[in-house]
Amino acid sequence: TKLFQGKKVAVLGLGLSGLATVRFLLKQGVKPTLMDTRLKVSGLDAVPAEKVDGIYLGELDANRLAKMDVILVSPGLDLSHPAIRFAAAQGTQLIGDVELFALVNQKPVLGITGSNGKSTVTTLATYMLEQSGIKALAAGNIGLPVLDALAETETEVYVLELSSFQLDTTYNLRLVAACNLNVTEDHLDRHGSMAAYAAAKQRIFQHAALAVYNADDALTIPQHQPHSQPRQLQQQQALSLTGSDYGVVEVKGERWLQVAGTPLLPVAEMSLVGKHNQFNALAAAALALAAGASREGVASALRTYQSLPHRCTLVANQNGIRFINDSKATNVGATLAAIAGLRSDVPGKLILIAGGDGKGADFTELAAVLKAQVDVLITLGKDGPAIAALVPGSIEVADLAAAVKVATGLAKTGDLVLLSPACASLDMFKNYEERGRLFAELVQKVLV
Ligand code: UMA
Ligand code: ADP
Repeated sequence: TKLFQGKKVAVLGLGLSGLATVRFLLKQGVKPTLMDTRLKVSGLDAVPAEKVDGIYLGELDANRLAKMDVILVSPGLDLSHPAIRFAAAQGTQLIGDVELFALVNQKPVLGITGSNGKSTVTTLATYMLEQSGIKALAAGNIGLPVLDALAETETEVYVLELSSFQLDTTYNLRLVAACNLNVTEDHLDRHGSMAAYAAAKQRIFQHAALAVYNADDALTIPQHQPHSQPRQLQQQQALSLTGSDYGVVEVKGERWLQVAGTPLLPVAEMSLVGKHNQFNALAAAALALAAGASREGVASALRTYQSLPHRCTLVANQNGIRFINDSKATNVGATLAAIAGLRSDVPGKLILIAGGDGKGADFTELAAVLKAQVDVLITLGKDGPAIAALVPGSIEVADLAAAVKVATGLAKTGDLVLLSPACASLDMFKNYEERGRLFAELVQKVLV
């Protein structure tokens, strides 16, 4: 059976996942129409013009969209764009690259969503499978488009990081196990409300044989949805640091990670630090075991996993002053987790650098923690003033260079300078990686 036979197909959005979709469709013999709202997109030269049915850049033409039977929409595009809504109302089907993956993939898949911890759990579960001798590949929101992953024929298990935007356009993804780690405020500029954002994340459980959720976060508990797996066919696993099945338990005076009802290894032997990472470890273990990992493989992965950059990473330790880069903290929940995880190890002052593009978030949840746990608050960026306004005496600066300068001027032995912005970087940087790299560079410069 040929995919989309006799149908008019468009790829809307020509970024990483859009171009992967184009490559995939061309291989399948489909001749798609290409569109992007931007006037300039890179990577188009690799697309043979005669193999596609036109390339349209710039403002979207609602009538052109409505002529399509199927539009493969990129996650970066807002589905509430008037032209996209118009096409949908005319009967055009809107699906994402993950849905296309789901329609053709035959291999077992694990899925991970949540407001924070997705990349950590995705890479950790992948590593647990590898340490168990299973060829696993991490893909999706983590960076490798799922349709490029599909071309990796060696792979035995796919581990997909799924954003709320990807889930919004996914209908038929069958998962061996799915996990919703947590739902805290993020992306409200696009989802409009917490209810809509939480509902998008719930979609991960739709066709999951095992639903893994956070017992301490009600928004993650699987809800019944139309067209979902009948409940009697779905197993569920609750996770909590205080849980008895999966949790942290005391064994002979030592704290151990409890996995599937049995102690697995002492928390002190884990390479990851912080309570949030103990939770992430439980989630990764539950997923990996469901896909065939061994307990030995899971334990060995937890001992030797190397944490991803820009997530509470130590960039310098000079004169007893530590500088930690947590640029990946792009929402309030992540910054709260970083402060909670690090504060007890700071004998001196905690100097926090925060601010950027808040994506419509309400920062009031930060106020109490900033007042109680942060000694100096330095803010920058578009929503810097909104964060600065939460606590008296905060210092507003123009850019990251000024922030690092002020922070190092104030820091003394025993202090921690933490970049954990609670905001996206897009108002001042290309992405969170650029922001984190610049922070590390500025710190090195100021220290020499
Ligand atoms: N854009 C336009 N016009 C278009 C299409 C895109 O202006 O017609 C803009 C978007 O608003 C966005 C940028 O271009 O600012 C990229 O959008 P895209 O949809 O082309 O994105 P891709 O390059 O395909 O990357 C996507 C994911 N990006 C988004 O969801 C925004 C990547 O997640 C993912 O790694 C990649 O697919 C491979 O699967 C990134 C991300 O920021 C890391 N995700 C968000 C997050 O984690 O918070 C959800
Ligand atoms: P994501 O891919 O969802 O953005 P990451 O694993 O990259 O998640 O972590 C992003 C940030 O969230 C990190 O800065 C980290 O401090 C914080 N974080 C990680 N895991 C959790 C968790 N389980 N709960 C809350 N915050 C977390």
